[in-house]
Amino acid sequence: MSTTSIQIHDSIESANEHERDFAHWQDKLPEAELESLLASLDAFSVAVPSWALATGGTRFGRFPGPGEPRNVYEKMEDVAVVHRLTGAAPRVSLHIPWDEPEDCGAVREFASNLGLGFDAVNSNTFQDNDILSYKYGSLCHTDPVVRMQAVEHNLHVIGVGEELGSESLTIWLGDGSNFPGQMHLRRSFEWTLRSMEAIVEQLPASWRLFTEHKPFEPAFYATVVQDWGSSLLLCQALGPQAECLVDLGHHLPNTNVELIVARLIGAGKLGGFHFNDSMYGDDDLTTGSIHPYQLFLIFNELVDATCDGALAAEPAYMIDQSHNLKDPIEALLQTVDMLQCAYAQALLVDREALNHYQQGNDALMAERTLQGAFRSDVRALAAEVRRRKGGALDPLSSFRDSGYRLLKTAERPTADYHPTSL
Ligand SMILES: [Mn+2]
Repeated sequence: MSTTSIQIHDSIESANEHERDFAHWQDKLPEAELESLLASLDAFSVAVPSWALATGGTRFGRFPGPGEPRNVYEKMEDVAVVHRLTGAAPRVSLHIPWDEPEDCGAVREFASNLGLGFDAVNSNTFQDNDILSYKYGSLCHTDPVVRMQAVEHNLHVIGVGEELGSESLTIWLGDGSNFPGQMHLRRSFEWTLRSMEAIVEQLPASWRLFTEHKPFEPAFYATVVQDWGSSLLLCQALGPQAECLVDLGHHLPNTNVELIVARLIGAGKLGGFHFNDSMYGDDDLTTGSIHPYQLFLIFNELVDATCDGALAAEPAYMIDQSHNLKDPIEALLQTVDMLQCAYAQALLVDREALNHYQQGNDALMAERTLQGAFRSDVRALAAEVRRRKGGALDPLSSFRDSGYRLLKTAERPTADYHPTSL
């Protein structure tokens, strides 16, 4: 069985159930409104990073599953399955050097034959991949020679991305310190900015650069780009090609992430998202598994800004999860559906009513308007969009029925994978 010929296994029962559920929406919404909502959902797609296809792990251990991909080609095969079943995962995001292709042309052609393209490329200066050590930082390092090496690495990553057809670079830095006094707080930020300026100078004109903040880990006292404020300062100084990337798990507990999204939209600097969910820290759990209301409220800000014309460009959407317990393909299928549903709920918000209640300071009715959309069961809307694209009504059941993992278990007896995530 080739990846692209994976069969859709929706049962007659699930087709009948879908017809009944979708008929509810046909009754509820005027046809033009329903079709417009489905068209918006249809246009939504999300990138899958090359590190999300095999079991992740923690610093305590990793429990690999059977049939995991062993190289970039096998990872792309698995992304193609997610795309085949959902119709909404057409791009791969490569991490350099973990998944650096030996032959970019061959990898690009392989992807193209699977119907896939390439999203942002991700650089890595948080490990020692180079001659000089990044133990004490990379773009922020006290030694200009180390900073230059980190700049050169990013330029190399851009070169790889150009060969693949990528048009953006994401930089997440582990740079920071573990103890007060260890690192000069202002100077380290200034050096980071200067290093990034050197990268932006070489960025192709059509490219975007995303800076990704994170409050702690691996640095446990002070991280150089620790919050959206620092990320925004960098992007504002770096000019129009630089934008902020919001990883949903890169905030301290109880942070109001939708407010950050609104602020970045207001500043014209919202570049994109890394979707995941968390309870305590950068847990990289399945998107919407812990805080589905927060996910909806984030999409609500995006839809609101689109209606206002406040969103200059479509944000870059990517999944960034570590699949420690679930089958990675199954978790990704679950995630795409969750994203489609959160987006559908946000599209259902009665914006005119919400504005009216906000203007009149009617807290209860404003909240009720939002919750009315959030509490709608929109799964049939996401399923209908998938059905029209030739995907699965129920991607998870189709995947389990396909026998794909079993086949790959025979084909891929061993796996050598880097158990980490960004
Ligand atoms: Mn991330």
